[in-house]
Amino acid sequence: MLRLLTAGESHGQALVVVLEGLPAGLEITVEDIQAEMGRRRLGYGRGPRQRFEVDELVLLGGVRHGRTLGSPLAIEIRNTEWFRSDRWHEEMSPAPGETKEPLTQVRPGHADLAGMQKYGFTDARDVLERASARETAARVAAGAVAKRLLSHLGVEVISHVIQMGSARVPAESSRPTPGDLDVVDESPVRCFDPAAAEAMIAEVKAAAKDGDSLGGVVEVLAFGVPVGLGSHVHWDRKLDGLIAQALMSIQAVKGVEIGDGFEVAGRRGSAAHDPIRWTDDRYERLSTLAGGLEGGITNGELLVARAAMKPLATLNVPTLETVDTATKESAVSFKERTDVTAVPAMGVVAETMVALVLADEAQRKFGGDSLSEFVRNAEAASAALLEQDV
Ligand code: EPS
Repeated sequence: MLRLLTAGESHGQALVVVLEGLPAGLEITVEDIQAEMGRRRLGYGRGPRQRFEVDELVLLGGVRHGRTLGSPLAIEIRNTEWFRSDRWHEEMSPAPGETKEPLTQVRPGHADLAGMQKYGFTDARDVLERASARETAARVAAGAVAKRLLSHLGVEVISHVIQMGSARVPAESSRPTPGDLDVVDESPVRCFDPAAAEAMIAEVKAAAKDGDSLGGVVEVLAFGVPVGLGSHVHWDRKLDGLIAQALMSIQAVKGVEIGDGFEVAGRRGSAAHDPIRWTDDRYERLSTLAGGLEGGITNGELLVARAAMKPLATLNVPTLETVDTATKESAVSFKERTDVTAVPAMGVVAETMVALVLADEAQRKFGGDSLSEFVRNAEAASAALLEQDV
């Protein structure tokens, strides 16, 4: 229904986003998209590039007078670094006859070696330029549009960091609501619990001092999700499966959890499920262990998904043993400029991926060529829910 394509290399001229399947009439401004992209750049532990790279946006197509036309939306995000100096021109497209020194001391944990073997490259840069998390800037631009569409259904998607290194938000700590998003974004580690945030900052400082990197876990929360997105009828229509795929596709994510998935696995069944109660005119779950999804279908409760990011494979002081692919001799990996951690930024990307999946499924369920038709259909579905015999 909603198809997203991204193109572009980390140090190339630009990233390009194409989003196909949006209804006509959705209001879109460069400022809105830019604001969302600005949130992704936040976060303690980011490297120097975040300070000088500006996400310069151009709406290339699909919008007229600030509203979508129903045609593919195309956005260009200029890599301002490309225009700032000649370094990346030379690195990415050397003059005819000119060769660049290849990167051959591959980084363990990065796509370098597997990508070189797969595509037959002798220079890791041919892999890393696309494997880089710079590409998530393109996803966030598309996610801003998906969020805008969802806002017309009253759906809001936020995130917060719940673990960085070994510092973790206590289980009993309260979750942020959409009204708290500014507070989360103002935290240098995008953590809602002030004490845990302090501990996280201390961990980032310590890792930075050692030239090391840190991973962590973010929690995505979607409020106001209607009942009935996704389906139990077939494996590839289960919404939890689609969310897991979308989150797992984020660079450096190695684990995904829906609700309290891993913790619940160790409980007895009698303590592992959300009790159901009828309250006035709706069914209510008394807890959020299932993360708002049962049988791959949204149940109208808070949707909760978590993504675990491994520590970045690029270290400022490289210590991991590897092999130089040119000589086959033992080496330490090459060093690119890098972040100590990108977990706070990953939270914004994770929101984006969940929003894209929800927007896609909402369009599948409610349909509509124009925004007003989409909203009318969604309202009719929610009214019909109240009339059911269920
Ligand atoms: C990245 C390494 C860093 C990050 C980059 C992702 O880039 P550089 O090596 O050029 O400093 O800044 O992320 C972004 C540019 C971004 O916008 O998120 C990597 O290795 O994936």
